[in-house]
Amino acid sequence: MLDKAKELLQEAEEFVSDIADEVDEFRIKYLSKKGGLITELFKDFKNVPNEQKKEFGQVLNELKNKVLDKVNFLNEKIKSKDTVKIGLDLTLSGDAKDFGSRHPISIVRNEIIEIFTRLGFTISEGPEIEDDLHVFSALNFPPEHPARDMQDTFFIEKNPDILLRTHTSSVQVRVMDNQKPPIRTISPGRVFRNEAISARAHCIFHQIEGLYIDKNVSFADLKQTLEYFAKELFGQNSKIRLRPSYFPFTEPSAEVDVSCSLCGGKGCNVCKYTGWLEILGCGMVDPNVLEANNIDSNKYTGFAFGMGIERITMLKYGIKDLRLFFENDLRFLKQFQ
Ligand code: 2U9
Repeated sequence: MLDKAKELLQEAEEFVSDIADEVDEFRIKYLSKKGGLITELFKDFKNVPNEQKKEFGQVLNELKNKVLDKVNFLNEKIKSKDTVKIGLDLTLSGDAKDFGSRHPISIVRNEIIEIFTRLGFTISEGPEIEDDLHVFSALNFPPEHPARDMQDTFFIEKNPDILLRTHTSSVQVRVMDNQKPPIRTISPGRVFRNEAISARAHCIFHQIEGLYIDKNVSFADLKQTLEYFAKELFGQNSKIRLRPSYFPFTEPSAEVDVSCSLCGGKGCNVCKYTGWLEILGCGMVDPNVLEANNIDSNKYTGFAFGMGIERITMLKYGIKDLRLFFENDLRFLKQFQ
């Protein structure tokens, strides 16, 4: 009897399995109240010779504890293996968090701001919801100018007109309301135009406009400033050229091209084989604008310029579709780390 008990103890010690059903069979084989090996051995206790009773009792207790421990141990192991299978291993170290990245429009806006702050320009900001005076009248837009049309501008109210600003020049009108020359400021911000959305246009976009008003500000100062800007942003080998243009708020006015940094001016599909990319508009502030803003146009002159940040970003990175800036697709945004 004692030998049988020792034999079972040995067997229980050696038992291993990672299958739940087998472990359960093992438990039932040993511990079942009906016909379990240990239960049966306990029943035989009375037949054991007196001098072996003590040792037999000890071996039986040891066997019972061994089987209970083994069943618990193997069940725990099987449970933790199942947890790994369903992807919940709490002992694994955590996943590293992905850092976000700046939006390409913010990257280029900050770069442009840095260039002009190095030249002594301050940064001005103002409201997106504006009135007619700050967006049109103070900037020499005649009453019948098409930009005042509902087809071009989002009006919130009519008479008096409350509208979404179509350019950030309105911010600079507010600077002139509050500050006497010298004024040297840039105004970055979101603007709104009633345009159909396409690969090249959007009804919301970002601008940076610049204004420099002082005594003796000349067209040569404007050219020099813009050449410095273009070389800083597109590379020191860049060249600029100016073409005559027209804006209500500047006279004379010009459009500025930079030599194509993607092909070095040789011609490619981005610059449409011209070697030049249009980057901004500029001009000398029209004396009417100075006077409308209480600045003596006999004493002061000024230059101004304006650019679309989406356009500059597309040229700088060779992006073909402007809508990508507004979709927040991480596959696009993650490329600008
Ligand atoms: C004041 C007086 C004049 C700002 C200027 C431009 C020329 C210009 C466009 C570029 C692309 C707008 O985003 S765009 O569509 N802008 O060409 N902007 S001069 O002139 C000013 C600004 C403020 C008081």
